[in-house]
Amino acid sequence: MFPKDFMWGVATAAYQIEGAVKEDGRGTSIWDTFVAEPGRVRNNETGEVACDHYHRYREDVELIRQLGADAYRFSIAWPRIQPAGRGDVNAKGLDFYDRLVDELLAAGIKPAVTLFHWDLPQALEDEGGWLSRETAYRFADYATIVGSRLADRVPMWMPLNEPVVFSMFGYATGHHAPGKSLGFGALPVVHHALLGHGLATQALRAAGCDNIGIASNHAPTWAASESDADREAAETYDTLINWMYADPILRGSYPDPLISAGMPEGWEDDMATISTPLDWFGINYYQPVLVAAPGAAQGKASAMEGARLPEGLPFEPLELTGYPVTDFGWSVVPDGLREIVTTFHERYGQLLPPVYITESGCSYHDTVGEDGAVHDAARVAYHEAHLNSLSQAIAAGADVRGYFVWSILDNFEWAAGYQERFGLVHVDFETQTRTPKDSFYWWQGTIAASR
Ligand code: PNW
Repeated sequence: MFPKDFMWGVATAAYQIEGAVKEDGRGTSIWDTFVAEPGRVRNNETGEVACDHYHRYREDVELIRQLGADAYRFSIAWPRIQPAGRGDVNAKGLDFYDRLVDELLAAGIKPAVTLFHWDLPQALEDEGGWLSRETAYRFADYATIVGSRLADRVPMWMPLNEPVVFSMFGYATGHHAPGKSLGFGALPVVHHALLGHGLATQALRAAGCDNIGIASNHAPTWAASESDADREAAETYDTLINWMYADPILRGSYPDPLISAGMPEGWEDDMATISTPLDWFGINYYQPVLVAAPGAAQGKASAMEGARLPEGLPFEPLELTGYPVTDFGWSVVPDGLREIVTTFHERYGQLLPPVYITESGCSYHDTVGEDGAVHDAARVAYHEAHLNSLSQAIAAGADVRGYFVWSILDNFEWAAGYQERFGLVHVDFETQTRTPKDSFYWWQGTIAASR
């Protein structure tokens, strides 16, 4: 069903797995600050130790090798490279990723590097963070540093992970770091993040890096009914979570004059940089979203980690009914993957480069059984159904080159802490014991059979 050279990968992010937050000169990130504020994260958990991957990376690379994956997508912690977000480079931080990359290559695994998976240096946040245009330029400097060191060994790059999540959750709703609830006041963050993406893409290329894309979260947006009000609300929401991010990159324009109006003055001059051509486009897919006109839900929350949305919005996300849900409460809708890939092809046509699914996965509250195994049949069913769905999109003509499972390891699931387990490998956070789940062995067989 998949081409022989289809890329099978697994993904992680620095703050979610590394731990060692004070080691080897790492600076403070906005997530270190955020988790220290009581009430921000479930049970006030933190990423201080997480999977202790900083010390156990060899063991983790060995697991990925056993899985048979072609590629491993991980992120680099900016505060390890530049503790203050600018200026001096921390050699020990760069050395860690150097060792990790060499370990992966020795195991026959392609490193796929994300430069920013949400852990902004706190020093930059103190100067405005992504609300400040400065941050985009500092991000490009950081890209130059990392690119120059790893260009010779890293075959796949992405400056940003999910600008929609860190801009909206971080600066509009405030339930992720840095915890600002600015509503539509967060629009400049979007522009500066996209500008940073374009500048970093250019910086990476100048440093000799090739094969650059983005990992962008996208969701099919469904209207709650055929009524004009619901359809209009869904269209607005679709614009805000999908096209406000993808259009500037792929078409060089914002999707709506109302959005352009909220952007910093002079935004027009940045569109050429933002739309710097990419070699591929990565879609992270989790679930569709159902949207109604305001008031329809009477305070019912969306499925988005209990996001507290500001008052007076022109739409209301509803809980999707009629589908199974994971233990995280997220709906399982495999066909949404086919739908979002197809929608991208129809919307962008020739402007869309080859696509990768840079994340797909589900959280269940897995435990290790008396037999020493983790029987996560629901996760196996999840991935099997999503692969079937993706293969339909490919059969219909979509150019999709790879699929990355979120995640290889159970890890620190941001505001939801350690309860939510997305891994193919169970992690006991007391002992750091890794136990491959049934889904790990299922993937092992599936990858081997695809060769
Ligand atoms: C992604 N939503 O975040 C991130 O890239 C990962 O770091 C994270 O662990 C994973 O998905 C699971 O959450 C998302 O509300 C957070 O739609 C929230 C949403 C989607 C993705």
